[in-house]
Amino acid sequence: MPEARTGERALVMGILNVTPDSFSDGGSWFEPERAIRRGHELIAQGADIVDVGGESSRPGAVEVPVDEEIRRVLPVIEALSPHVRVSVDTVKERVAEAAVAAGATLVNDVSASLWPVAARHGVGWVAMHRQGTPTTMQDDPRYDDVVREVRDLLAARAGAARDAGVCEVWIDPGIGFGKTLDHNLELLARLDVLIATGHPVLVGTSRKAFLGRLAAGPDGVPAPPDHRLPGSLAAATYALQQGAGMVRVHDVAATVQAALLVGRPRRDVGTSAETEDGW
Ligand code: HH2
Repeated sequence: MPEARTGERALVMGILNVTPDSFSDGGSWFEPERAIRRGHELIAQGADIVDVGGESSRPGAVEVPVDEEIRRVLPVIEALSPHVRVSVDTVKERVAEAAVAAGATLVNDVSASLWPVAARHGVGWVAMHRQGTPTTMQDDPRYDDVVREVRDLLAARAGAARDAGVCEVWIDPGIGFGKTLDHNLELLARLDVLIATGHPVLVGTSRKAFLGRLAAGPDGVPAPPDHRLPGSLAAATYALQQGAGMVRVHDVAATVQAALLVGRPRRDVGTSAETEDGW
């Protein structure tokens, strides 16, 4: 299994939704052959990890039966895992087990509850914070102190995973998962609080609705997902600048360029003797 590249820059996780209904790319890669081809594109663009998901977690998404989710992700994971590190984006234990058997080495868990699977199989685990479930999470999310509450939950789950023997534990604030625009912005602005836990931090802002709202036109209509690249890049860059170790994105090539600039150790910037031969 290829190892994710580290050292030169922060990691870029490329999103591969094998679903008919994901909020941004739903239906684009639903057939296995197209998904596998897309996975190879993400690898060519520089993805360190390809995150394969068979169930949308967007607000209002309908739950997918376990067997159907396995049917969606398995052939894609089997085909891609010899070429790149693969994570599985799931909240279901059986799907995570099947994905790991097929070659996935990271369980990306938006429910922050599957660490026992990661412990059993010696793979990594991402604990993401969410309030509620996709059906209801955007109805009226409330917190007394969103940053503290997200930090406390993630630190507790990450600690439990470590105690259970999981060696690689990422934490993720869960941008858009039971959060208002202000909650999202506060979490991004105070990423230092999550970084200070000592666990590596993953951030997923790519093409999300809050970016569409920030980029609304004069009529107040939010920018659609395929017009959110500038905000997505800015948000990823902002997260990396604050010390996030990985960003989860749809637009891999552009984000890799940002990560090469921001994620580079400062001593490497501006010390090169190479001259540029033009603009
Ligand atoms: N966001 C989505 C899905 N999985 N995993 C992590 N760790 N962090 C995130 O922010 C995150 C995630 C939602 O985005 P997407 O997969 O593009 O959409 P959908 O859930 O509609 O498939």
